[in-house]
Amino acid sequence: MSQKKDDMSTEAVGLGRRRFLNTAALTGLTLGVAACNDKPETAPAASGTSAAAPAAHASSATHLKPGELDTYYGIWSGGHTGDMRILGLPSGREIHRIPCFVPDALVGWGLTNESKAVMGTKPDGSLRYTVADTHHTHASYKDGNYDGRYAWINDKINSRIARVRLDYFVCDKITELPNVQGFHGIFPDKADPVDPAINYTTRVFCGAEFAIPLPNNGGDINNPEKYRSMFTCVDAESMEVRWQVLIDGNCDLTATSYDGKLAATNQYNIENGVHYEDMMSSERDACLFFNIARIEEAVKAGKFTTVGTSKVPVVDGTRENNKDPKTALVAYVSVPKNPHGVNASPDAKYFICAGKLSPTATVIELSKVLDWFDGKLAELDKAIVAEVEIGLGPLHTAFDGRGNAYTTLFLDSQVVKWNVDAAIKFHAGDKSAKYVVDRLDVHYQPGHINASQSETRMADGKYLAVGCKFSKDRFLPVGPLHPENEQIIDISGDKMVLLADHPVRGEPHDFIIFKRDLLKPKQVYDINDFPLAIKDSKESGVTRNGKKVMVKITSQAPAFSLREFTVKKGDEVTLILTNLDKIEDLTHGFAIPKYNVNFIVNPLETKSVTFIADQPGVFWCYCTHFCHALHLEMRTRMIVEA
Ligand code: K7E
Ligand code: CUA
Ligand code: CA
Repeated sequence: MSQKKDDMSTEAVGLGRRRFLNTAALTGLTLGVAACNDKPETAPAASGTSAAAPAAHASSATHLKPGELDTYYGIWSGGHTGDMRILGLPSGREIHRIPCFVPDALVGWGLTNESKAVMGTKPDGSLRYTVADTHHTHASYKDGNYDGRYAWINDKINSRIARVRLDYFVCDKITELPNVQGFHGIFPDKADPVDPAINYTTRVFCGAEFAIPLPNNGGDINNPEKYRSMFTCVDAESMEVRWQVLIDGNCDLTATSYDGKLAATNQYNIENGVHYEDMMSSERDACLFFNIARIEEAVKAGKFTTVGTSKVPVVDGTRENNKDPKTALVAYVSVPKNPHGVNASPDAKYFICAGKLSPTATVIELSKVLDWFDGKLAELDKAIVAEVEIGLGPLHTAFDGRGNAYTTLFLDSQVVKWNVDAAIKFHAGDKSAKYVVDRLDVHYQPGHINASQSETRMADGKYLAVGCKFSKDRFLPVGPLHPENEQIIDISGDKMVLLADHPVRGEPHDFIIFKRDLLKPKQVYDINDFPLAIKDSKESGVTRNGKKVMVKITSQAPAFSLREFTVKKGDEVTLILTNLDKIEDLTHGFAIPKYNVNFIVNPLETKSVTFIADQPGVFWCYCTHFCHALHLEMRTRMIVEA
């Protein structure tokens, strides 16, 4: 009964407002902001929603008793902070932050020589970049599930991809993509398209949102019709860029199939527009499917060009040169106006594009896209098996492994739960098929959404997390900058139940949630991982080579191996510190006053810093990380002779 009401209200409201979006598309964008000042609870689309009040049993699910551990890990993008957040779920507690693209004062990221080598430096040794904008994070796969090896995260500003080792939870490589701007979507592959023995991640795909002149070195500035975007493949192990595909329009989010044959990106700028009005002029945009095996054959056969100074092979994926399905590298499936996320269903059958400016979700059947590439499907758009109205401003979709999809509705401030099979039946003409199952108000204007194990074959339909872009009245006021609101929802039953709010510093965007036993973290380093490791405290001391001075120190609670060390004014000092404590949780810090140095060393970790000893005097280097009853006494004296 309430089902019927749901569908009717969707249709009525959806159609009414769709007309509004079409006639006043520009206003459509401002509607989001306007809606923030509304009370979404009273918006018409809210009728028939689940109760927002948490059920009594439910709130206890997120409230763990002291000492109790979470059952899921969450890997979250940090946003402007350029780091990766590690959460425990269902509690939503933040356990760790892994600096990647932006300096971090706790671990000394961006200060130590080792982290600078990962981040990238200018010829003068200073950091190449100190800002970032991370959106998307995804982890490596094996057999369609996470294997706990790596996670990747993007920096949209400087088109960089970072890899995090999930044994130590540290960033170990960063690659800057050539020939692109606005690198946005990121997704690892799940298998090799050709070799079935490779049933794990070996590639990471990256979608670039902004079209630019190619090469971008001052030419074609005034010829926007010549601006182009690329889809990039990065090698998961070496982190080198393998190849790029030149496309028409732009890339946005990215998805990969479970068989490794297809990768996709949604495209909102089919118009190749420069101004946003232009980007919204077409009624339909696209979802691009990349035939990975064919692209790699083309690269192998030398059918590529290069752009500017980059040596990366670039193959031609433009519409004009991909008309023949039998040779096409790229297929352009049409989807309604300015779509946003593209997500792969856990049954491996479908990719779902959310409509954003259209109140719809488009379900594309992967076997049919492959049929088109094989010349067995005359019309590519016949791969669309459903295109149904779900609500206003659909952005991202998660799955419960029971055939249901959960899509965020930015403008409606809701999550809509809908059944994929029922949507396909409805689209095929069975108007009695009730595909909308439930709606839940969220607070407010949700962007990303993900469920436990959602993007794996093991989607378990327990918890859903939603990243809400506006928190408005949900937390104590703290001045003009509001936190965002991350909400956790129980999806184990028929009705969604809101469990918890968590404030978060902006702006995380994307995240994944997976069972805790998929990770096997190591809590003490292997000393042999560090080429500069000082394995015995007796190796400590100062060695000089002209003006270059090397200081070797070890730490073992509650003392540094050197009580003091002396250098001369003007020396270039490289200080190497190995923490010889091998007990879990025994971290030391090392700060040098007036020299802007502070970093930590975890058990059996080695780090180094290089600086010019330009200020004479006595400088008490001290341990900044509480390690022992004599922590405050844990010091060494740096003497800089004039
Ligand atoms: Cu929807 Cu950058 Cu993933 Cu944000 S994008 S929400
Ligand atoms: Cu060592 Cu505090
Ligand atoms: Ca468009």
